[in-house]
Amino acid sequence: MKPQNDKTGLIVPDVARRRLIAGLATGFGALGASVLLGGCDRLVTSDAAQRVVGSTQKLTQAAQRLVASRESLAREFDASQIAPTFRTNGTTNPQQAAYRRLLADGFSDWQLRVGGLVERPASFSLAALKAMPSRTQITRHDCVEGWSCIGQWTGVPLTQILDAVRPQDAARYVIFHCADHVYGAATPYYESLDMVEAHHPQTILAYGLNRQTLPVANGAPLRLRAERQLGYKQAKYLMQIELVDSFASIQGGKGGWWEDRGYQWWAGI
Ligand SMILES: Nc1nc2c(c(=O)[nH]1)N[C@H]1C(S)=C(S)[C@@H](COP(=O)(O)O)O[C@H]1N2
Ligand SMILES: [Mo]
Repeated sequence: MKPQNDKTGLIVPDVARRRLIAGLATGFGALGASVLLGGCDRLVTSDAAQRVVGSTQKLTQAAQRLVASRESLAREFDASQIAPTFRTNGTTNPQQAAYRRLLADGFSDWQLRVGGLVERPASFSLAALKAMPSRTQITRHDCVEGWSCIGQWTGVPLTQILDAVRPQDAARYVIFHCADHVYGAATPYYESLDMVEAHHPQTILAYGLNRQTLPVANGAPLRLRAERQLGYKQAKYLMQIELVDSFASIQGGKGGWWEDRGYQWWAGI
């Protein structure tokens, strides 16, 4: 994928951007419809994908929060609908030296650091996370580049981590800092959720995919699954979680790597 400088001087993968625009164009006229033949599919003509580069973010978020309760669940699927191979996208094999070292040791030295606006900052080893109560869910991942894929994810509900570190009243967003610099960018991938999505029962930190250890290509050792949100929200290669009251001081200030390059922050499906 050939990166290209955009107006802001940021590196944007040209192919990804063209695919997004093509995906959006083919989606019109089929609002909310999706072709689902099982497993991974070309598609996704969801209205969410069409909204990503639109200007209706605030309205959409408010409307979705009105009709869908804080707890309403994303659809879960049957085991027979799981794709044989879960598709990969973005970074699939981080080259950063720190990540290579952790991978070489089977992530035995890896720790998830959790801090920012919390009463009790803490670090969690992979073993500690795996010892906590887990949730397994079979869901469909929708990427705005025009594909979807059904997979079974196992991990720790983010709520449990937040309960352990005790967010301060001022905390409004949870930032997910990743190990990889996608498409050779100068800064690592990152994403964010608000507190409602962070506490949602289907928001988990996943270490398992289809009953196996999460593969490197899909974000080992730990990735976010926030099932009411589009693919770019599902941060892989998690290193650190930070609670903040605003995005202003984080990278481009828009709450995510793709958001800093024009995607909408609200990515509710
Ligand atoms: N750290 C990191 N997380 C990421 C990305 C990435 O490049 N780096 N790409 C995002 C996008 S656009 C998608 S569609 C999904 C792809 O996840 P997959 O490789 O498991 O399919 O990861 C998301 N999370
Ligand atoms: Mo994506």
